[in-house]
Amino acid sequence: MSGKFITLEGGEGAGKTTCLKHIEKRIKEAGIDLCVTREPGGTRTGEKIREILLDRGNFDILDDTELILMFAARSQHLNEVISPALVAGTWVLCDRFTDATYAYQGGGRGISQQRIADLEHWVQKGLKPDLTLLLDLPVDVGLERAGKRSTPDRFESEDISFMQRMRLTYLDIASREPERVKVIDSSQALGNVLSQIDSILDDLLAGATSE
Ligand code: Z5A
Repeated sequence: MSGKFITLEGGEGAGKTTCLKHIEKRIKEAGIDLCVTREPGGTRTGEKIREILLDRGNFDILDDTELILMFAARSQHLNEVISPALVAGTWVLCDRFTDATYAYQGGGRGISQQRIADLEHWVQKGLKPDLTLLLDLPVDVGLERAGKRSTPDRFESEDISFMQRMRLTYLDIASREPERVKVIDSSQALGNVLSQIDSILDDLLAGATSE
């Protein structure tokens, strides 16, 4: 038996935190065992790596160092949390995963997609999410929303062109993998965003309970 692996992605101010709680509630209400986790992080070691990655004081981290740290945290996360849960039949809901690496380190920083794909192959050994919900919205709308929050971290401090490249990379992945990646228009009012998510979850949960 194998659980479903669901990931949530999006740019600045997309509303991931808000939507994640809704998705968690829906899945648990369906009586399904669920593990909610995040990247970078999700393990003791991964959370320490996250602190390094997000700390604005670490302004001198090289792009390749950043990339390798993302996959170091991911390797720990997969082995310690994600894979064991899936094998046990537990569903996993993960706040960001490897699509974020293609979007931020690939699109944003300009690291080649091939270099990321090589690390993905090594660390994930073919494992990919069953479903990815991409919360998409124009960069300026997202920044306006996120601006109402506290001090920005190292990624939130990037300029608008970085954010635009990141968004385009996410949309490019979605256009290449439409079965896995579902694009949600998160520029709409929260109720509409949650309705879009619900219609996708309805199908997924109907399939799961009839299995
Ligand atoms: N990163 C990376 O570079 N490479 C990788 O491989 C991975 C990650 C895995 C940490 O991620 C950073 O790691 C991330 C990329 C990098 N940096 N950035 N940026 P994170 O996921 O922990 O951080 P985050 O992107 O800041 O996520 P977040 O906290 O979930 O923020 P959010 O998506 O902006 O969501 P929010 O807090 O729910 O919403 C923002 C505000 O908008 C808030 O006030 C809401 O009330 C409001 N909101 C939400 N929805 C709506 C709607 N529909 N209408 C109006 N207002 C709304």
